[in-house]
Amino acid sequence: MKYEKLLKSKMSAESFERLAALKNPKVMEFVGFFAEHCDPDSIYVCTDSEEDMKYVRQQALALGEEWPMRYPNHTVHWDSYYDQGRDKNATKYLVYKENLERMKALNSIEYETGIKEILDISAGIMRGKQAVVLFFAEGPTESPFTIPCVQFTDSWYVAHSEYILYRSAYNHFLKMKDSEKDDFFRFIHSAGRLDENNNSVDLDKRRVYIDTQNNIVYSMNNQYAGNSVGLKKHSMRLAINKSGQEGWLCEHMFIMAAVNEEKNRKTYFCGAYPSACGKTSTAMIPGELIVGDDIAYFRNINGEFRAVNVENGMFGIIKDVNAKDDPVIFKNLMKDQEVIFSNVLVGPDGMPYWLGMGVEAPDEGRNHFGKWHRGVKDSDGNVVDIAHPNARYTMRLDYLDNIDKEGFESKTGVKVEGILYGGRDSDTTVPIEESPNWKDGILLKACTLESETTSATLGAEGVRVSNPMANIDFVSYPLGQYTINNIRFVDGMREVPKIFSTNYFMRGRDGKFITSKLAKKVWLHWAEGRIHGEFDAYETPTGRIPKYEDLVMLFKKYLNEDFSKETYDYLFTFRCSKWIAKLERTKAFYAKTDPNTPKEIFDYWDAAIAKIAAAKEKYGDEILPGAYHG
Ligand code: OXD
Ligand code: MN
Repeated sequence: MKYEKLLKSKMSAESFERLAALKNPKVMEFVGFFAEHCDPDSIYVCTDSEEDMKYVRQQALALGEEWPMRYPNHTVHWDSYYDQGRDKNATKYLVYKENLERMKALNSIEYETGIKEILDISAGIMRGKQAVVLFFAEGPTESPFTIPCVQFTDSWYVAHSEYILYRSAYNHFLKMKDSEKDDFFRFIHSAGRLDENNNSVDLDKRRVYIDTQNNIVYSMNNQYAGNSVGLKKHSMRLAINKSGQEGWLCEHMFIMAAVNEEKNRKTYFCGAYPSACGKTSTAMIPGELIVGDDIAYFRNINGEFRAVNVENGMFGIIKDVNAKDDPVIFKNLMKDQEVIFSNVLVGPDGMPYWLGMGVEAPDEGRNHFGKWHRGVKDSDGNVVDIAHPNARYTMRLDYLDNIDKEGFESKTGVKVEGILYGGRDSDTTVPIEESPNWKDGILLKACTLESETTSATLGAEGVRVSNPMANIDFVSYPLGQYTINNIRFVDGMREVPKIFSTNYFMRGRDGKFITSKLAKKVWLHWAEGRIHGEFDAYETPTGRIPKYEDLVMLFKKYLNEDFSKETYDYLFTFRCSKWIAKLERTKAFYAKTDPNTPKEIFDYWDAAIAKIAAAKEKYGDEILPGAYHG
C-alpha cells in the first residue's frame, strides 16, 4: 500500500490498525494522500466508541479550541471575529472543463485551476498539529438512506461538533460490502494557522471547494461550522447532486409530526423556510413532535414517500431563544448536558449570554471579539454587541422532550403526508393555502418562495429575495433540472403528500402583524385536517384556502382565541396584482439563475399569470375568500 509507511509513522499502531481493518483502499488513499500533503505531526483515527467521543471533546478543551464553562458539560467555542457566517464568495464548485457551461450559473471554478489553488493553500497546512479521522453517516446507519462519510480535520472542535450532530459510522464502514466501498463522501478540512485565541488567521486564503464529480470537499482556513463541518452544508451540496443523479431528493427541510390527540393520529410534515421565516419555530410548535430541524432526505420506498432527518443534533441559531418564545430549547440549554455554545458571551459567572435571551447580560466577559465589556468598539469603530447574531448552540436532538423517538430512530424514515413551503411577505401570500396537486405545489408554492428583508437585515427594507425551495444556497446543479427532478420525484408513488404554502408575516393596514406567533399551530392543524379529508375549502386562482367557520373552531380549540371575520377576510383575500408581480419575479429569477430552465416551466407560470389576470378582470384586484369560482 502506497502510504503504509507514512501512515505508520504518523499514527499509533492502534490508529493504523483501525484504518486497515476497514479494508477500504479508497479510504486509505484519501487519508494517505492528505497525511502526506497537509503533513500533520500525527493522526488519530476514531471509532464509534464512547472513549473516542470523550477523547475528542477533551482534546478540543486541552488545545483551547473550546473552553470550559460553569456547567461541566458545557463548552464554548469562538470563531474568528471575521469568520461568523458561511463564506458564499469563497465557496465554489470545482468543475471539469466539459461541465463548465452547464454549471456556469453556480459559483464555479475550472477544475485544474481550482484544484491547484486549493492544493497550494493546503500544502503543509497541518504541520505542528495533530489531525483526526472520523467516520459518520448522513441519515441513520445501515439504512436505505445512509451516506457514509469520512472527515479528516485538524480541528477538534469540528470533530466534537460532528459527534454531536451526526451518527458515528465506523462500524458501518466495517460492514460495507466490497461493491459499496467506493461510494462515500470525503471531507478534508484545516483551520490553518491559528492566533493566540486559536482563531484562523489566514482568512484571505479561506476556501471551500466542492467537487461533486468525485464527492469530495476541501475546506481551508476557517472554523465557523457552516464553513468547516463537512457533514453539514458541504455534504448537503454533494447529496443534492447525488440525489439528482439517482432519483431521490435532499431538501433543506425540517421534519415534524402534527399530533391530533382527539383523533389519535400523528401526521408527518416536512417544511422548507428561508432563514427568518419561521422554520425552527414551526418544527418546535408546542404540543407537536420534532424529527429534524434542518436537512431531510426523501426516498420512494415501496411506493411510499419517506423521509429521514440526516442529522442527529441541532446547530441552531441561539439569538431570540428565550424562556417565553422557545421554552423547550431554552430549558435544554440551561441544563448541565453536553452543549457547545459558539460565539456567545461567557460572563464572569461562566454562563452563556446571547441576544434576545430575555435575561440581563453582565457588563463584561469573553465573546467572539475576545475580552469584552459593554461599549467596546472593534477596529472599524463599531460597538461590539454581547454576542454575534449568528451565535449558535450545538446539541443532540434527543435531549428535547418533544422529540418523536419513533420517527427519529426509524431506519426507513417516516411517511410524509404534508409539505409546507413558508415564505415571508407583508402583503401577498395568505397564511395557509393548499395546492390542488404536487406539480402545482412545486411550481407555485416551492419555486415562488421569497423572504422579505426586514429592518433586522442589512440593506433596504421590504426587498423580496427569491429562494426556491429555501434551498438556493445549496442546489449544486442547474436549478431548472433540480426543479424538474422535484416534480418527477413522486412519479409512481401510491400516495403523494399535499403541498401547502404558509406566510406568518402578513401585516395589517396599520403595518402591524395580524396574528400572534402561535397562530401557526392553527394553520398546521387545518393542513392536518385537510390531509385526512376533514375540512371544506374555497378555491383561489392558486389553490385552496380555509373556510371561516373551521378557523374559528381551530383558534378556539388550540389557542382559546376568538378569530374575527374581519381578520379572516383581510388575511385570506386573494391579491391579483401582487401575485402576478410575485410570479414575474420568480420568472426573472429563474431566467437569470438558470437560463436553460425548460420552457415548460415558464409556460406553466405564464398560464398561472393568465389565469390570475382573468380572475382580476372578472372579480376585481382583491378577491374576498369564497368569491372566486374559476
Ligand atoms: C444554514 C444553517 O445556514 O442551517 O442554513 O446553518
Ligand atoms: Mn440550514
